[in-house]
Order: sequence, then C-alpha cells, then structure tokens
Amino acid sequence: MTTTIRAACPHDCPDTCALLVTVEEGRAVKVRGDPEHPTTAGTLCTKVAYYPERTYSPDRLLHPMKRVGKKGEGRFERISWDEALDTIAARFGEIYADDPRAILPYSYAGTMGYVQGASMDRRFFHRLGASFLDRTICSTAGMAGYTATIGAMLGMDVEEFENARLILIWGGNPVVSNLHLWRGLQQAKRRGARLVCIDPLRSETAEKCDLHLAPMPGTDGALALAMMQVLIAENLIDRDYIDKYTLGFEVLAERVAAWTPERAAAETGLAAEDIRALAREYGGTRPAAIRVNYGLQRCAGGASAVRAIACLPALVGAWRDAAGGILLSSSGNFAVARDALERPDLYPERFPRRTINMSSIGDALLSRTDGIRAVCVYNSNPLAIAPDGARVRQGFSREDLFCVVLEHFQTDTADYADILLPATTQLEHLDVHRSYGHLYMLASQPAIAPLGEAKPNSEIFRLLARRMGFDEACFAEDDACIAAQAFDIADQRSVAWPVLADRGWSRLNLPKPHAPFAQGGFKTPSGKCEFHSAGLERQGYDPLPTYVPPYESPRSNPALAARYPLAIISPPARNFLNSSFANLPRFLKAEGRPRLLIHPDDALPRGIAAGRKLRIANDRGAFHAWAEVTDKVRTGVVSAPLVAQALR
Ligand SMILES: Nc1nc2c(c(=O)[nH]1)N[C@H]1C(S)=C(S)[C@@H](COP(=O)(O)OP(=O)(O)OC[C@H]3O[C@@H](n4cnc5c(=O)[nH]c(N)nc54)[C@H](O)[C@@H]3O)O[C@H]1N2
Ligand SMILES: Nc1nc2c(c(=O)[nH]1)N[C@H]1C(S)=C(S)[C@@H](COP(=O)(O)OP(=O)(O)OC[C@H]3O[C@@H](n4cnc5c(=O)[nH]c(N)nc54)[C@H](O)[C@@H]3O)O[C@H]1N2
Ligand SMILES: [Mo]
Repeated sequence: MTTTIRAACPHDCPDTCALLVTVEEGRAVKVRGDPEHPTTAGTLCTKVAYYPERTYSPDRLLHPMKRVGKKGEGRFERISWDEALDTIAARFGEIYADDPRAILPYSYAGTMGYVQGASMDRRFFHRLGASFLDRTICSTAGMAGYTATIGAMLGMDVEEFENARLILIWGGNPVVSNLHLWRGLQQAKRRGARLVCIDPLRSETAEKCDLHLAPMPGTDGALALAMMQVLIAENLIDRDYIDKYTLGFEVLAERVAAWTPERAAAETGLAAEDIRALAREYGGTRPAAIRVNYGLQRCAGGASAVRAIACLPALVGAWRDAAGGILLSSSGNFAVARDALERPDLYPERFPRRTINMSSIGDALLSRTDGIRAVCVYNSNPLAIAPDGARVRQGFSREDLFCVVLEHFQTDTADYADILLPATTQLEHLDVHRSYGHLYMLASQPAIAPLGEAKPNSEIFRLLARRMGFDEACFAEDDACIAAQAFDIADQRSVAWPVLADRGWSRLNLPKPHAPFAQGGFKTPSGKCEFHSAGLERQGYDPLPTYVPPYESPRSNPALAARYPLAIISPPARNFLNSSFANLPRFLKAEGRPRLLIHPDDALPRGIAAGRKLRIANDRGAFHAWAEVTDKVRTGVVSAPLVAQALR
C-alpha cells in the first residue's frame, strides 16, 4: 500500500519546508517538497531531498549502548532500555541529592520541532533543578541588535522580496543556506530589480548578484553608519516617516555625521565611492528590501552591526511598502506558548538558578566553580560545532563527567558518551514547527514506525521523568497533546492544532500583502523604530548605533594581528547542515575534502600552491584543510567552509 504523509523539515534553516513523504509497505521511499506550500513550492535542497537515505543509513544508532572504551574512543556495547534508563536515573539521582545544578542539558537545533526540541526535555530538566543552558551559539547577538531597534523578531514577509526593486543581501548566502528565498530573489531580478551582496566572500550568491561588495569580516557596522551619514547629508531620507514612527533622529544624525564613507572605507576595506554609491542607490530606490542574515553577527560587534543595519529602512521610509524593509527572522510572528511547553515553574528553587552559556561549554566543563558532574546532550554535536574546540574536547574527556547523548548517529560528541541512546528521526516521530523565514505553522506526522529500538526525545525524557519519580501531570502528556499546546490559540494569528494537523501547514492569520510597519507599530517600548534606545542605555550600552570592531583585529589587538594577519570565516557548506549530513557518503563526496579558500596575493608570499595541505592555527587550536587559491575571498581573509570534524 502507498500513502502520502505530510511532514515538515526539522532542520535549522529559515526555509522550514513542507514535506510530502511517500510510504510504501511501511517504508519511506521518497521525500518531496509540497508543491502547494508557497515558499517550498515543490523543491527541496540537495540534503533533505535524500532524507530517507539519512533515516535508513546503515550507521543509524538503533539500540541503547554503554561505553566500554576510554572517553572519546567511541567503543560501546549494546544494553537494554531498562539498563540505560536505570543507570541514568541512578546517576542523576545521586547528583540531585547534592545539587542538581551539577547536571547540565546541552541541546540546540538538530531538530527545530517543539515536541522533540523544547518541551518534555525542558520540563524534565526544570523539574530536576538542573543548570539552565543559554542557547547563544547561532543568533543571540543579531537578535539583540535587531530587537533594540525594531522591538521584536519581525520584518518583511519573505514572499514579498520578489516585488522589490533593490535588494541588499547582507551577510547571507541564500543559494546555499536559504535556498527558497533565492527563487524569490531571482524572480525580482527578472522583473528588473538590482541585487547587491555584501559579503567578504564572493559566495555562490554574490556571483549571481549585480553588485558584490566585500568588506572585511566584522566591519558591517561601519558600513551601515556611513550609509546613514550619506543618506542624511544628501537628504535621501523620509522626513515624514521619521517624524511619525521613529525615536532619536536628531541624536542619530549627530552620531553618524563623523562617519563619512572615507572613514568607513578605512575600517571595511571598501572604496569610499562604492559606499557612497550604495547609499545613494538605497536612498533612491523603492521598494528597497534588505535580507540581513546571521553570517555577519558572529563577531564582537555583531549586535551593533545588526542594530545599525536595522535602522536603515526607517530612515528612508522603506517600510511603507510590503516589498520594502528588512528581514532577519520571522520567528516573532508566532505566538509560541513557551511556558506551557517548557514549564519553567517546575524549577524547585532549592538553589538559586545557574545558567551556562553554551558557547563556552569547554570552559564550563573545565571550571571548578560551575561544578558540572553530568551533561545530557541531544539535538546538538558540541564536539564539532562549539567554539574553542580543544577545550570542549578536554571538558568532555573528564573521566568523572557522566555524559548521556541522544543521537541518530555516533557523532564526535557521542564518542564521549557513557550512555548513548538512539533517537528517532523526523520520519518516525510527531512534531509541530514554526519558521524563522516564512509565516507558516507546520505539523509533522510520523511516516514510519521507529527503526530498531529508537525512541523520540520526548519519550526518552518522559521515561526518565517516571524513573525519577516526577509525577506531575505534564509528564504523562503524549506528543499530540504537547503539539496542541505549542501555540497560544488565544492569539489571533495562531491556527489551532486539529486544523493544522489536518492540513499539514497553514499561514498565520496575517494580512497579505503584509507591510508590518507601514504605519509604525514597532514592538519597542516606545512603539517607534528606536534610533535611540533607553533600554540599551539602562543596561549600560551605547544607546545609539555604534561600530564595535572585531575582538581580534588590527584595530583592537595589533600585536595579535601581527602574529595572525589573516581573518578566517567558516560559513555553512552547501551539502552539510552544520555537522548534520557530514557523516553520510553522498554528502561527503559532494563536498569533497576540507578546503581553505585563500587569495593569490595571500597565498604567493606564503608559498602556498593550490591543492596543498595546510595547517591553519591560532592560539586556541588548529585544523587541516587543502588550499584553494582563489580571488573569491578578498585579501586578508580566508574561508574554511564549515569544517565539520570527521564523524564516525
Ligand atoms: N546548506 C546549509 N544551509 C544552512 C546551514 C548549513 O550549515 N548548510 N546552516 C543553517 C544555519 S544554522 C544558519 S544560522 C543559517 C546561516 O545562514 P546565513 O545567516 O546566511 O549565514 P551564513 O551562511 O553563516 O553566512 C552567510 C554569508 O555571510 C558571510 N559572512 C561571514 N562573515 C561576514 C561578515 O562579517 N560580514 C558580512 N557581510 N558577511 C559575512 C559568509 O561569507 C557567508 O557567505 O543557515 C542555515 N542553512
Ligand atoms: N565552524 C563553524 N561552527 C559553527 C557554525 C559554522 O558556520 N561554522 N555554525 C554555528 C551555528 S549557526 C549553529 S546553529 C550551530 C549548530 O549546532 P548544532 O545545533 O549542534 O547542529 P548540528 O551540528 O547539525 O548537530 C545537530 C545534531 O542533532 C542530531 N539530531 C537531529 N535531530 C535529532 C532528534 O530528533 N533527536 C536527537 N536526539 N538528535 C537529533 C543530529 O544527528 C546532529 O548530530 O553550530 C555553530 N557552529
Ligand atoms: Mo545557526
């Protein structure tokens, strides 16, 4: 018998595609993009088009296991679910008796679903009284800068980009990491729009744009300030919009007055004339859209840069058009009922709350004051993705650290597990999703039975809660019950779960076309676009947009820059999704060996020839890659497309 099941792509990507899964005799044989879903429009990226290959991979973990070798060796022996759960409950129980904050959950976006990623798991750790994890690794800086200006993670409807006349793609590479937006951008181009890409690298996207500007990494804030200087000095601004819907224009104008294109040129490495021309084009074109993305905010001044860029649309009144404005993330449109899902109220308050920043997990595991005795990793692969890798490895190598990992595969992190538990994939479990790119809620139905003895994350935490004697009613809720609570249905934008489960996906109840700030209505405390932010001032930050140079740059640390003159970036690889897919032969083959892109002018004096194996190092660590000598990177910058460490 052949059936078609509606699902959602669970991966960490703004596109959150609607999937149709073909099931024959209980086996998922094909995954397609739903042709009816407006942004998915029947296409999938090269990774998810082969999702069944991932689910049915011979390398899938199918049974609970316990470690038999040394930490990191990756030698395991099969055990029963009972033994696995009893072992974990016993160890967690001992630690709980002393101080449960010595237990740390570590999770990120392996799946973006609420059922498998942010509900039963959180309830369990809250009830336990474990340390809290601050999930900062991807987007926190940009979100801080964006919300300071606009008030929430709201912006242009992604479906409107095709109607814009000028589009700035700023710190994003949609051809690789936001594919379904790229179709809209091409449509805009066919209709005569100009596409400008701002990226230190001539990315796959930059290659196809009308104009590519390549600033030094981490200097986008200076570029945005200079654009504002030109717009104001040359009166390319919308005074009426500014008067009605913004706060602090006069002080902003004073602040940016000194930011001439010449000054920004010295910071960014761009030509002053190019900066001036860009500002003039931006101020002189309607509708003008900006797709700003997370690529530019992974540096010290990331939040400031996004804050400055987010001021631009209000300055020129771009928000008046549905096809004008800016988009970083659409996530703030969804009324997620976090408290119901995560139940922070279950925290026992036996001890003051302790929060660990996931980006410094190595330090946390090695610190005596944090005193972490157990870590439970799921939906993440810190050994491959967390900064300061050598310290992360050292931390996970601690013999006295009890480490539980829930996974699909034996990842680098799994090698360090004491107990390794097999989790189900999206084809095997139920979930509910929002998107951070588009405006649709999605339901994901299980297409097949769990493979082997794999269990959904939700079920694993449910069973652990029972073992620990947690008897609150929320621990008995099944997955559909959790999914039904994910969105606040009292919020007019939400669609109720039974309807969503039936249809598979549904647009939020928002107007179409949707011009969110055509008449102001920003979500800031003042209700205006805040060029001046009293909130930032109260927190001790500069209330105005400002330029913060990279933490390690010739300007901020000349001595270090003399020793390490090249700046490195490591943007996503097309065939991997962070470290996911990086263990499967098809994708490894497509991606080839790890590369370091280096400009001929940087390669030549170092005697680096194409194809040579390189050791790339700084004071924190080192890795190997093969030289690709190319003018795709600007001088002074090298790029290592997502070097995921070798997975087993
Ligand atoms: N195929 C694929 N798709 C993915 C992912 C993946 O791993 N693979 N990862 C997903 C995830 S988790 C995320 S967060 C998004 C990320 O997607 P994006 O937010 O688009 O960010 P990145 O792809 O990290 O970077 C985009 C571009 O920014 C450039 N860049 C780097 N530093 C700077 C800078 O300082 N200034 C400017 N202007 N540009 C800079 C990079 O060269 C890169 O071409 O993609 C998602 N989609
Ligand atoms: N060098 C470098 N490092 C980076 C980045 C970069 O561009 N370059 N990008 C950064 C960014 S933007 C991000 S978002 C982070 C991403 O960091 P992570 O969110 O850790 O992403 P992944 O490496 O894809 O690891 C996710 C893991 O979750 C597992 N998984 C998926 N679904 C499930 C499930 O249902 N249950 C369980 N138990 N496991 C599941 C997958 O098998 C995979 O091993 O990495 C950051 N680190
Ligand atoms: Mo990310």
